[in-house]
Amino acid sequence: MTDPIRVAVTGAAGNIGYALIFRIANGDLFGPDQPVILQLLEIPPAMDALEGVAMELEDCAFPLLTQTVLTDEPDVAFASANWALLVGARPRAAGMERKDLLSANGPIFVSQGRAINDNVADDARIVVVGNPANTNCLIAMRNAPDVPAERFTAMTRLDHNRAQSQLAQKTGRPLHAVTNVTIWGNHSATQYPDAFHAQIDGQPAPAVVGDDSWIKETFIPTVQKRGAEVIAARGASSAASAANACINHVQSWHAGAAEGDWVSMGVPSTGEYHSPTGVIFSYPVTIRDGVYRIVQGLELNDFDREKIAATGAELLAERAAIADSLP
Ligand code: NAX
Repeated sequence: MTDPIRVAVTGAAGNIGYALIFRIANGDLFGPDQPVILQLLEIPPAMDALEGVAMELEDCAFPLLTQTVLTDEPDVAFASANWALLVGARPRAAGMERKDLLSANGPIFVSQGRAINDNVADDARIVVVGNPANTNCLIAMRNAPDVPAERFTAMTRLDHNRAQSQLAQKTGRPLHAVTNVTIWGNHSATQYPDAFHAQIDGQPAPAVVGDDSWIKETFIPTVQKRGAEVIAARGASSAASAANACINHVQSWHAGAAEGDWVSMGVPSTGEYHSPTGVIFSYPVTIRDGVYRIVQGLELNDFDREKIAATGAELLAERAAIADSLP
């Protein structure tokens, strides 16, 4: 049997953690022949709950799960980790504004960034799910100077999947017929879910949809606000779909994206498509041999540019709000 892959998961006793780690243990990330070790990080008050989750993992008798580490110390959680899935974060409390959320999360991602820097395996790849995901990712990346910056990504795959699903439903086509969907920018309500460069059955999506005003006035806000809609209906935020998107993100990065298609990932920005530099910005990416590349050469119109500028401006404002967490 091959050596196990070490997967660190933070916030492992939380809602997304509960929907995520059983799938990892089941082999959903790397396939049915690849053993895994789970290295689960929580904060001290949640360690009892984490013990309970670990009991359930044992009770599943997953053949691929060779070891489970439970800890409240980041240095232990990230030791020799090949993948680090940063799910845990300070949730938004009543009356908290986005800027308060940003500053509450700053210290968490400073200390986790440092622990990643000092402990992970040479090939480590990092996925940030905990909100505000893009800016938390930036903080972790900047505090891990010895890990190549391109190994740090923020998850916008849930938004991507939501967009793909909305287009499939609208046109009555199967999901696999909908390709080349993009989420640009921030995982927040300013994100730009782009159907204009998408395809349905290999044709431009706008032509198949046949209704640009639906794309602009229904599709875009539906995807942007879907998280809030789930909270309103369920009384709790997206958990199974977020865990599934995290699985998809890792699967794509590990095994590659489908030929001719692309996926959305928040990655370190170097200014492509007039996005701001020095933030974590979601782009369309292709992936081969574990390396992602931002799709080049898409033509943007004024509408696209305006949307990309708006979400870029929000990311710059977020970066300014946590400037003291960036060395
Ligand atoms: P929960 O509050 O259920 O779980 C979070 C867990 O993280 C808790 O168990 C908590 O003890 C733990 N935690 C807090 N600080 C920690 C630290 N410093 N180290 C380790 N663990 C820590 O939230 P859940 O519903 O699981 O959501 C987790 C995060 O994902 C939230 O920030 C949430 O906003 C974010 N989301 C991101 C999404 C995305 O698409 N990028 C979508 C879903 C979700 O909203």
